[in-house]
Amino acid sequence: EMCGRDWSSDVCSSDLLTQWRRTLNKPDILQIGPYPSWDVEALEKSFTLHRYFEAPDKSAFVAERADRIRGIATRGELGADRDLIASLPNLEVISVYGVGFDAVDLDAARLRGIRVTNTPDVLTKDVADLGVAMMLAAARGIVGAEAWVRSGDWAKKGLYPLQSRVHGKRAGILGLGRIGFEIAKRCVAFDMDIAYSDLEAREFAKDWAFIQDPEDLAARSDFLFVTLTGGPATRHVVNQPVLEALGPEGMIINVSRASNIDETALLDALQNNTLGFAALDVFEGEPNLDPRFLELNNLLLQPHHASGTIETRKAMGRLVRENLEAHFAGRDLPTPVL
Ligand code: 8YV
Repeated sequence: EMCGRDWSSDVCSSDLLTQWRRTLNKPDILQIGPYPSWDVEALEKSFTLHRYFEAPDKSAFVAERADRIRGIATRGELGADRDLIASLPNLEVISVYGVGFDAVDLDAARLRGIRVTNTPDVLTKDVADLGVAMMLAAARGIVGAEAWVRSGDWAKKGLYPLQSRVHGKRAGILGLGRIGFEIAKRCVAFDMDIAYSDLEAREFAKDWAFIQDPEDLAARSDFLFVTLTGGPATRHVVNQPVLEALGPEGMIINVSRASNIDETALLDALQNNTLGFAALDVFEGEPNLDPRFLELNNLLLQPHHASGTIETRKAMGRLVRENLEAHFAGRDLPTPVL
């Protein structure tokens, strides 16, 4: 006897049945992209995971379980778009494995009172490290120099071509948020001269030059780091004039979102050598890159892994779970966006 009656009879209200199932079962979560095995194992202790990314027919996969799904666990670059959110009538929460939530349709979530969380702070220093590592690797030709050794060119052709110095040069930080700040700190340690652009001058950045206009910042930079949040407000802030201002001796480093740079203008500038060099961790349509990227040499390409250390990814995975668990337990969310 459930619901005070024969529970299987259709007299039992479907509302009560739903509630009963929710209490006993692990909440159903749609998993948008892969996670390391340790995260999958930990998530499965509290949730029923539905592996969206493995489904050959995504809409059929969603349709078959749409009513049951109460949460989405996604990745920064994958997010959750308007159509996906619309297809899940009982969606309550979207937990993003990543600090960037630009790929989540926040308006759609807000309208339905769907909570959104991300994983800030835990990844900041790794992303800054990779940005600075890319600058050093590119300026000193580390990738090409390694190939020089392995190919035997060193013995055959002699000394490796001379490269560019980093210390004493000018670093521009476009977006002095958490990641931009950590990059600036690191550049200070490399004896670089720092300037930054942001919505306003920052109290904590008094020692650094505030140059609000991205074009002016680029004009006074040898290395321009793009550390803006992604989204409509920052789309193509780095446009053709900014790239031109950075110039044939300049290098752009992007560890944020591809959408912050006009990618066609970037490829054109690299091809025409009106821009010296680009070190990129993010791409439009990644992991499928514009084929022009593979034809140019004045580029260092990385597979969107600035936060990709075991330590940081474990901390990110933990936050994804803690946010989901807090939501379903009715507690405050550790790192809410919405
Ligand atoms: C991750 C990211 O690579 O934090 C972000 O916004 O893009 C990266 O940390 C990504 O979210 C992991 O899938």
